[in-house]
Amino acid sequence: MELTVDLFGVRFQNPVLLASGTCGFGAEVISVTRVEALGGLVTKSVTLEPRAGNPAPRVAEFGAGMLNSVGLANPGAGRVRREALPWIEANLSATVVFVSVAGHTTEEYSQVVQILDDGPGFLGFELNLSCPNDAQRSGLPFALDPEALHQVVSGVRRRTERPILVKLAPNTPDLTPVIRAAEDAGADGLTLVNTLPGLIVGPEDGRSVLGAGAGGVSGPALRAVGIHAVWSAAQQTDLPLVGVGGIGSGKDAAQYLAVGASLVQIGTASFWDSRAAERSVHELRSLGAARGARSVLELRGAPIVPGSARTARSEEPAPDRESVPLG
Ligand code: RRO
Repeated sequence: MELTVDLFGVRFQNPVLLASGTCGFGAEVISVTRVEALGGLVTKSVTLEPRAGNPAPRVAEFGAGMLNSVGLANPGAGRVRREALPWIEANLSATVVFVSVAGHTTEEYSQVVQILDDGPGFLGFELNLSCPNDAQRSGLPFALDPEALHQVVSGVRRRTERPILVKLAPNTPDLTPVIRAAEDAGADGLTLVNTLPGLIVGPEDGRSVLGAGAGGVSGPALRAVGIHAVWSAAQQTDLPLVGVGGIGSGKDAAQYLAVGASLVQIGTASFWDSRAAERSVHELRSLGAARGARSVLELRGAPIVPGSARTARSEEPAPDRESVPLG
């Protein structure tokens, strides 16, 4: 089965990317996973100044996933431009790289993009508007505030012609206003979803297990939330969607594709199995072939979900199936 996906003016050799925050800038993972066999990767989020990050422990496992509060640790835009991007150009030319960008203010996003934009080795930006662990930014994350999101995205849009992905947060009852704002401000695609705010405390002392207190939930616990967010977004926009949250296998990836994702990202699963992304590519190929699909694009389609949403996209009667076929 053909795995290639043409999007944003380039060909992805398959739809599986490594998610931001789980693969550094590529150099950190090439000894444990064959990045060049993947569709691509998204770097750790880059801020204007270097950030040391939050106190340890920064991650904790729990039964259904992982909680993290890394606190945006990164070397800052200047060093990324001077060191990471040339390394990426020299070593990862077989795959597609997006640079994730974060900031406390609207202007910080634009400044980071301005510093990186003429750099080598990467296709576009993923604007991280949804970090749950940014203690210095008071109030809502940009991704939960349509006006703030619009300002950030339109500011960046004025400074780059590269593709812009906007990474959204899962903890909103209605994605419509932020999707409209992202579209209107010139986004080229949406990434759904970042981690979900969470807290784990020791049962004996009631103290947070993470050094920073609360954090973001990822892993299997997030999968149904992410699939729902992609499905919901697919009802409302024609922008390409990148699905992320709890994917650890080809079957998981296929669920995201079935509800409308064009690409997927794998994050936390790589911590448990460093080859999870590569394995998922193989599993996706087998799963598609078993279904008789000639291309992975055939796995992408209008979701079949019981209830009102089933016919939201079309007046045609739904096929006689009860759930998304997952192979
Ligand atoms: O660095 C982090 O703590 C972090 C970020 Br920027 C993010 O976007 N999502 C997350 O779960 N952790």
